[in-house]
Parts: sequence; C-alpha cells; structure tokens
Amino acid sequence: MTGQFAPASFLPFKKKALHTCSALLLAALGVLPTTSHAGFFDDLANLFGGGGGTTTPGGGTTAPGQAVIPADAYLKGTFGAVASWPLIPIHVVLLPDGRVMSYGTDAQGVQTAQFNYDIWDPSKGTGTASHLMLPNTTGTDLFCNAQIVVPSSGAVLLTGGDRTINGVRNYSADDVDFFDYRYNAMSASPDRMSALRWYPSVVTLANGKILVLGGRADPNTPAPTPDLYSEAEGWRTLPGATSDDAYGIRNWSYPRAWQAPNGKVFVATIWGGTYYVDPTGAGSLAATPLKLTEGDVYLPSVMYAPGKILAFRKLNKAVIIDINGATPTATTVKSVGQDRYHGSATVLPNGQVFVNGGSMVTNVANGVAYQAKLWNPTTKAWTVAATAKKMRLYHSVSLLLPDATVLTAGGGAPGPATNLNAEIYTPPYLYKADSSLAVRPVIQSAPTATTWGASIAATTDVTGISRVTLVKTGSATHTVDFDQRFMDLGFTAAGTNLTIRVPASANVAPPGYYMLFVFNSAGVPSVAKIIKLG
Ligand SMILES: [Cu+2]
Repeated sequence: MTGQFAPASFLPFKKKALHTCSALLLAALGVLPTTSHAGFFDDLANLFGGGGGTTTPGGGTTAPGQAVIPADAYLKGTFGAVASWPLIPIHVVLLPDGRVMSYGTDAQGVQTAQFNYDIWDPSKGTGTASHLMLPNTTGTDLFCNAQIVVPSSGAVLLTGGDRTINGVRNYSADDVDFFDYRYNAMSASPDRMSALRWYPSVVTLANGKILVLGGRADPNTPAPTPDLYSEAEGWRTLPGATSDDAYGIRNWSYPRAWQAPNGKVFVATIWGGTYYVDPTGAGSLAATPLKLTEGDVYLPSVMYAPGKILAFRKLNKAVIIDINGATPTATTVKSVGQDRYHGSATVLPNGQVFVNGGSMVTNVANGVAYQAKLWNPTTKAWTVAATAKKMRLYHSVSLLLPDATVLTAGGGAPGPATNLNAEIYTPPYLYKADSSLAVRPVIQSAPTATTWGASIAATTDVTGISRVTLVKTGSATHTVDFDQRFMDLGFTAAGTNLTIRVPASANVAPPGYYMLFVFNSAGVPSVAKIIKLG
C-alpha cells in the first residue's frame, strides 16, 4: 500500500496524524481519557465487557502430527507435518492465554504487516480453524518492528515498524501499538517513541518497564538513544544512555540485551564489546572489560539459565557468557557444528537448548541446516535432533509452546523459499524409549498469579514429581527471542501436593508471564500452566 504515507510524514517526532487510532476515537467520544496508560486496558475491558484472567489451552497429550513415529524419536524428537500458515510469521509472541500472535506478510508471503495479523490457537491443531486472521486497522506496518508482552496488563506492545516512502519500503516508524489478547483487538497508541525504529529490541526490566534499544531511523541513520515504557508512566527517553557502539551505528539491528542479575541491562554487541546499561533516571551505560569474538546480527543467543547466555559467534564459534559475577566472563564451548545464519536457539522446559534452521551463507540456500540439534547445559555437548523439511532462513522463527513443543515457522520476504508454513518440533522428552508417546504428568491445580519469594501450592495427577521449571513466555523475530529465560525451581512434594518456591529476585525472573512445567519420575514434562509473576 504505497502512497498512504506522504513524504512529509517522514519526520522525527511527527504525530500520528494519519492513523485511525481507536483509543483516540474512544477518547473523543468521552469514553477513554487521552493520557491514561495504567487504566487503558481496564477501560477497554469495562467498555467491551468480559473478564480478564488467563487460561492455559491444550492439555492432554501432544500429537506429533504424523502417522508413523520414527524409531529414533526418543533420541531426536520429531518434526510434525508441514502445516500451512496464513502468512509468513516473521514475528511470533506467546500470549498470556497460550495463543500465538504472528505477523509479517500478507497471505501471499509479500512483505507487509499493515493489514492483517494472525492469532493461532495451538489447542485447535494447525488446521484452518486454529487460525484467526484479524485486520490491522492501526495504520502501522508492523513488518520488522519489535513486540513483547507488557507484564502488568498482558497486552502486546508493538514498537516501530516499516514505512514506505515514495514507493520505497524499509523506512521506519515511531509508532506505538497494542494488541489486547482478551478482546482480539489491536489499537494505535496516541504516544510515539522518541525515534523512528526499524529492527529495534525490547527488553522486560525487573521493574516491569520495557526498554527499547536500537533499530534504525532510516536506511542511513541509527537510533542510538533508548526509550523506556511503562503503563503507569508512559514513555520517556534515556539521553544519558545514548551509544553508537552499544545499540547505534555499530550494533543497531535487534541489539542483544538482557535484564541482568545485578539489576542493570547487559548488552552483547556484534563487534564484541559488552555493556551494562543503567535505565534509571536519564540512563547511563558503561563498557565492561569483556570482549567477545565477532558475532553477527543473524546468529542466535539465548539465556539458558539465570545469568548464563549461550551465544553463537562468527566462524562457527560458541561461547557461554556468564553475567552472574562482578565482571562478565565468556567461555568458549563446542559449537553447533556449522554457522547457522538466521537459525534459532530456543530453551526447552528441561533447560536444554534446541537449535534449528539457518544456513552457512546468510539467507542463501548454501549449507542449509535442516537437521536440528540439542545442547545439554550440564555436559555442554550437542546431540543430533530431527530433520526438518523446510529451510528456515531470514525471517524464520522458533517459539516454545505451553505443551512443551516448539513452533518452527516462516522464512522469506525475501529469501530463497517463501515459507507460508510451520513445522512443530516435539522434543525427545515426549517419547518413550520405544518411541511411542510418553504419558505426561498433569498439573491439576496451580495459582494463576504469584510474586517473588512466594511459596505456591500445586497439585499433580501423579506422585514422584522430579523437577519443576519456569520458562518465560517468548517473543521471537529475526533470530532473537526478546523474552525467553529458564530457571529450575526448588520444591517439596507430599504425595501429589507440591510446594514450589518462586525466585526471590525480579532481576533473575522479571515480571510477566511464565510457563510452569513439572516433570514426572521418567523426566516427561507436563503441559504448562501459565502463571503471572509480579
Ligand atoms: Cu526483517
């Protein structure tokens, strides 16, 4: 849809005059205040009725989506059948109710997220009825923006995006939009960021605010000053943390950043420098002594345990970055075996890392990695996993689902394959040694919300629970998952009654939505219950 945005609209700080903003319309009607942040979604709730709360869909045993289970499924897991997807899911985010929002192209796989997005309900399988295509009426082309669930409301915050100027795509937007999963409704916010951002990162902080880093303002201009968002206070910018090195000209594309155990935000750049950002006040940042080998914006990194990041670097290297101590350290570990540009790294409910997709030459079908691998964080060893049917290169995604399977999907716009499809990976832990489906423990009751340091009660259908873990609901795009993190939880069991200890620190477990998994005595995980922390 070229021509919708006049060239004159491409100006920093320009207000969103062209957007049909439902919030503004409601405000004009006297229904909503124009400046409310904290009450915005509650107001919507009151307006449209309907209760809040979260539910976990699914339940029961995962079907791997194929008639014959291979004999090595208990070692390698399986990829399910190729399932068509109503668009290329360049962006995927797990919603607080267990559904998955995705967007990125039209139904033909052509670059644009201005008109439609999809809500997929995994409990309904992968057929047409499992997808709910919704119109995007915000005016924002969400293509190559950033998305994350806001901890307080559960709404998806959508920052920046794509803009077409004089028929040329890949300019940027400073738009702010929200998707409210409770009403399947997306709305444009009256607010804007301080900068136009295309390819920014979003980080959930310990205090529940969202830090927005990097992206570029136009094809020649980065956006080196972070923005900070919260529902209570709205937006402000952090001029004291401006940095060309950390998330500006030298590292603007989806900068890799994590809330760190020390309360600051750790940034690992592609050129090797590492930083701690202090997002308080006007913001500040400081370089750390740690220098990494050269990385790439299209090589994955994943926080697989509190303060520990498995990072792929160029030339088939891998390091563990440990940010638990006073000074960050990096240790070289065995690599996945080849460069996997545009591959994904997903932490599983058992703490292992699932790596799939990618190729040896960026977005070229040369050295395509169809075979997935699993990394054991205890032994640091890689094992061969199942083989996918589709190449997953540029604009592909992977996302852990509440039933402990992994959605692998997308790729294209542009690329050698236009993947309007997904393959669901079922890990080995869901199979018995004879490769039949394992019997899963069931969480029969657990709270829907908790807080740091709490002891929570849960019940299961079996005794002998061997492990309890917590995995943050993910939000993935462009080889990065902004929000995934994993932790083991301490617990005691009395029969089928569990008492589970919630992490004490929001630096280790930032607020938001988590998947709670329990494992039976055979190491088989349950379907997760989604719990709100904070
Ligand atoms: Cu992109």
